[in-house]
Amino acid sequence: MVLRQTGERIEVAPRDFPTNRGGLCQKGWTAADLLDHPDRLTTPLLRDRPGGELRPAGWDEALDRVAAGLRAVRERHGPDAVAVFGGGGLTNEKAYALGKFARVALGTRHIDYNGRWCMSSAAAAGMRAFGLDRGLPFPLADLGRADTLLLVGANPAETMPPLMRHLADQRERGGRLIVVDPRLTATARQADLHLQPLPGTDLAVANALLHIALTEGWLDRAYVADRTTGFDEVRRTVAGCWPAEAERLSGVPVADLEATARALATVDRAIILTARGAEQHAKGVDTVTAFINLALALGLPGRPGSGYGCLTGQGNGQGGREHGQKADQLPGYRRIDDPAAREHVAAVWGIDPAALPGPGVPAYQLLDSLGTAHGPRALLVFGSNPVVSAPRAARVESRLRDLDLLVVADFLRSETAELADVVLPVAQWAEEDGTMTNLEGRVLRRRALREPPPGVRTDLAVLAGLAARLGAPGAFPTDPAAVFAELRRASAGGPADYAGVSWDRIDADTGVFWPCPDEDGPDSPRLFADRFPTPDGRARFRAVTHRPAAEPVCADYPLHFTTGRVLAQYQSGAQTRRIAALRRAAPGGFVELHPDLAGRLGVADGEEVRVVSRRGELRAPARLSPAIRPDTVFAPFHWPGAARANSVTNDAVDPVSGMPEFKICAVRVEKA
Ligand SMILES: Nc1nc2c(c(=O)[nH]1)N[C@H]1C(S)=C(S)[C@@H](COP(=O)(O)OP(=O)(O)OC[C@H]3O[C@@H](n4cnc5c(=O)[nH]c(N)nc54)[C@H](O)[C@@H]3O)O[C@H]1N2
Ligand SMILES: Nc1nc2c(c(=O)[nH]1)N[C@H]1C(S)=C(S)[C@@H](COP(=O)(O)OP(=O)(O)OC[C@H]3O[C@@H](n4cnc5c(=O)[nH]c(N)nc54)[C@H](O)[C@@H]3O)O[C@H]1N2
Ligand SMILES: [Mo]
Repeated sequence: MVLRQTGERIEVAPRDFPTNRGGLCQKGWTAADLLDHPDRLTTPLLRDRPGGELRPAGWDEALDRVAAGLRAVRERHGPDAVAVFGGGGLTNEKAYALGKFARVALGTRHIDYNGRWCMSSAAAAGMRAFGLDRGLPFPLADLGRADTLLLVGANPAETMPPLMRHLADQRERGGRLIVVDPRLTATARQADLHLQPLPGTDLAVANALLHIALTEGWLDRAYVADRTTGFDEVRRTVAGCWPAEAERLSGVPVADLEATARALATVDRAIILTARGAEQHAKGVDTVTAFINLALALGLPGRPGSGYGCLTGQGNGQGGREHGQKADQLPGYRRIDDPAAREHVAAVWGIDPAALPGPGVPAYQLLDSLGTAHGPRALLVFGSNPVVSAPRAARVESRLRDLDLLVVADFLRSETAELADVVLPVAQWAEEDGTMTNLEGRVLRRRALREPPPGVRTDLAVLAGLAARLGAPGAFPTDPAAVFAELRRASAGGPADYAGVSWDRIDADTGVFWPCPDEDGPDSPRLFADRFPTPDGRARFRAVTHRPAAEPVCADYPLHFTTGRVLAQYQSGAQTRRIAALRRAAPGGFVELHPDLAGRLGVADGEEVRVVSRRGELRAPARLSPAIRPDTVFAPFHWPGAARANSVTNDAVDPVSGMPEFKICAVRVEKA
């Protein structure tokens, strides 16, 4: 998008660009409303004693207080007693600086971020199969060229409206769209075929699709022989995955499974995409793996207009997972337990590799340990609002209250900032330069239009101020261009190699696709054409089997609960709940349930209901809709307080990715 300053007002307008093709969603149009919003924080806030009120303070006092608090915790309990929580909305520069700050200035292994809630299952499955995790290994415009497009657990009509133009293109060219979602969403309404499974059964569906493809003889034998390993075990496993069994588990009729398998396997170009509906499960990695197995067996990855991809969520969801705010990661998507990676990055940072901490733990494990005997006692939060967005949020909230020191950098008093001992007011997107990497792996510029208001500092300046007070080794520049130059060097030679990406090059072209090791060499819009970035150049099949949700339904909790998003609100809602136009469009939480279920419960449309799980409950008006399965209820997670969906959700996590099971748990519904 582009920004215009008209007198006092800043206006947002769409820009014609290959990704969004001149489209912008309502949240983009209204984003400038927050820049001069009355709720905007323009002075640091301090709490003098537990239970006291936050009061305004100067920057020196606030940063001195944070530094002293961090030092005290570190001296008493060691460096791992301090933790950092980041966000996928931060620019590449900020994500990089945050990871460096944690490892170098704090010396802690404990850093993780909200991308763990978001991309981690698809990322882990992609790494395992392809040796690389880039959401889409091809430009988004490829969607328009697919003969068949399978969307699993994605509702882009509400979550990525500009993407719908590519889907419209696809269908104008005669392509078929198939959507897998327990709800008949705005996206599913546009589909040629809608599969409506029980939540948590996508893995069974995927294995049945592969079973059908093999039975029908649709395997791409040459591709499997030349470009992959591990197929035999997958073949043996899916031989037992009968479509009738998948129908029994998921409720998707065998005939629809057959039609889907045929539509994918008997065309020239097919694309399979997953999003949070399939991924936010305690078996999310294996579910994505099952869809990757299907794509590999059909020979899709690496062929133009074909392949597997994952729809990345946040503004910098892709770049945010490459530069070291993940517990096990160093910049350039390097692993922190790889000696060569440690040596390279330590040299860029000017420290001894032995001084770099080892891997930390995934987000939920981290938050759940805060303030306990074995967990960190101080936490710095940059770009997330876990009081609303974390699974089993009441428990996370009480862990945050148990900390000796909670510091939140934000431009608003989010629900998490309300609990903080120190709140640091930071700049917004229109007030600082930087880069973001979109879902295609395309590195883009984000340009400053104006100075931050008086009293506000950038995240980079906050980190620099703290690093100086802590006497940290190495440099913490506040100029994003200097940070990006360092990031390029730190990423050089890594999987996400930005060495050849310069701001000038981004400006001269429509962004630059990583990996791009050389300033004069090509970038990489399409990956996997001839080889996969694995040691032997082949993609890896891996046999996976369906398993039930972590929490099965029972007599006391007989219904399936799932969560997600609505068009006019964003994430924890900290930003969008403050915008009048969006509040009008989506004023509050609700519980979507089928009229038959509502009839059995004696609940009328608009009547307040309670959704109760073993962990807690939410209260919100019922919204009756025949679009949802009668055995499942849905609530969006954008609201705090009584309507908070995450009071109910399950904190079971995927053993590989650490992804929580946001998309299914067992509940009962009652009139309030
Ligand atoms: N308006 C809006 N747009 C957003 C965001 C926002 O908060 N608001 N957030 C951004 C971010 S960070 C992200 S990650 C993306 C997320 O984008 P999406 O993944 O599209 O969003 P969700 O609504 O979380 O989930 C998609 C669908 O999964 C379905 N679902 C639930 N359980 C299951 C299941 O077990 N299997 C299957 N197949 N489907 C299931 C839900 O019914 C829902 O329609 O959106 C981005 N865009
Ligand atoms: N039940 C359920 N829960 C979910 C999900 C779900 O589908 N169901 N989805 C999960 C997913 S995919 C995601 S991504 C998370 C997102 O949930 P959160 O991590 O809570 O994300 P946001 O609401 O975007 O919070 C960002 C906060 O940081 C602030 N902020 C924005 N930009 C900056 C910046 O540049 N610097 C600083 N310092 N602060 C900034 C904002 O004002 C806001 O308070 O929620 C997860 N939670
Ligand atoms: Mo996300």
